[in-house]
Amino acid sequence: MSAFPDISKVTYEGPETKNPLAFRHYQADEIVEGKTMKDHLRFSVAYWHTFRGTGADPFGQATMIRPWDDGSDSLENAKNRVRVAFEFFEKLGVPHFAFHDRDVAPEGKNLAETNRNLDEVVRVIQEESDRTGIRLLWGTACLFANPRYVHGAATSPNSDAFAYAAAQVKKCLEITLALGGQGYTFWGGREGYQNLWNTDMKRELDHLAQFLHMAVDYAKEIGFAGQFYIEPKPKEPTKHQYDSDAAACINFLRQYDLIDHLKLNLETNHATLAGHTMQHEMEVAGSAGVLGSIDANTGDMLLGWDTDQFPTDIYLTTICMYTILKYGGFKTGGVNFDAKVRRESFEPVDLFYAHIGGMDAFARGLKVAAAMRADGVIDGFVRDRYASWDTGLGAEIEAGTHDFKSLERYMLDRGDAAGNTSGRQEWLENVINTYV
Ligand code: XUL
Ligand code: CO
Repeated sequence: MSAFPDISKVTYEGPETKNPLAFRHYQADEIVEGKTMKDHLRFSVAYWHTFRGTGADPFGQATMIRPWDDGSDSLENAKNRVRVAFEFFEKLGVPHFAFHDRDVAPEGKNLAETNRNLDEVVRVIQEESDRTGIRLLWGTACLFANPRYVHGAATSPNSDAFAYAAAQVKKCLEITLALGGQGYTFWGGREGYQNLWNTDMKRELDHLAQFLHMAVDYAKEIGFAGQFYIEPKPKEPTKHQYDSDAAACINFLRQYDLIDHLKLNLETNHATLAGHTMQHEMEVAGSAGVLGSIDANTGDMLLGWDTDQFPTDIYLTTICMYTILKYGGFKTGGVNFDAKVRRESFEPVDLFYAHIGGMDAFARGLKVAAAMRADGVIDGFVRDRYASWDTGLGAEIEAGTHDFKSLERYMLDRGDAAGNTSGRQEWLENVINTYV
């Protein structure tokens, strides 16, 4: 029985269509820079928002109308939800999805029962994944919702919470492997602090690193060759999350000898909460060689929290795809819609509108980015701006043949530095607008 009987497979109808349930820009097999859009964008639906989001907020109850969901924590409900999710993924035409272990299956009365529940639901996911060819982009464990994680998981002062989290990630790696998942994400959850007076920061960070090393070791042991990601976020739920932004994550990974094992999964709303742009975070990761995947969404600049809205701003999606292309495109990563429909958008059809809008915005962003790159205006400008480093003194400095003394001699000889040229910010912004 169909959960979306009135909705057929969403197809590309072109920019002029008036059909709200069609793509205007996303054409899966259209070639851009020698690759299909499908392979460039690698779209993924976030199970937690789209199939577990209820619309509840601190002021009110659930609002979402989900006729297929009986609201219970039963295994039957969980398994049925998986079938509905795959009908949604299929109709939307996404190649991937992502989930937390606890999104898909209910917790039991102890860890053994919880693991059995998970296995039972994963069997249905496996069936549906094989039937449709829709694959897990990355798996992750929910190490933040249960009260046992009130003080964090890997950074908890309670070593039993650490042990439980280890067991949970072990299991989650196993199911991610079984489902052919291409990655595994660590988002900090409650790894951070509310108050430094009760916190041994050094010890917590050491534990977090130990935990991640255990995950890397276990992945090797079971033959999980997927990419590990760490997802920066500065605050919420804690006052300070240890993975606060791309630079903090990279520093942590280097300090604890993890940099070869994890890349970053960057999220727009987390970047803006950190006081950065998504472009900044992507450049920080890209230039360090750890740009892995993105959680596509957007925040509301007038609100100070993680609103996780669907991205529709072409300027933003252009920046995302320009930077992804600049750093060689997604390998194991993709565009995962870590976004939720508003509480007021409670009908099932809103889930379609939201994802169609996000996919179209990213498809357009990809095309705009490719056109900008084909013309090479921006690249060319940046290249020229650094031309003084290509020959003569600049090239010598880069080659390491100078020191303070030789540079002083050079400058004493010349008397003053050569003049600067304009940064042309306004002109560049105008040029970008000719493409968007
Ligand atoms: C929370 C967030 C998570 C991660 C997965 O802000 O983004 O949903 O993406 O745990
Ligand atoms: Co996220």
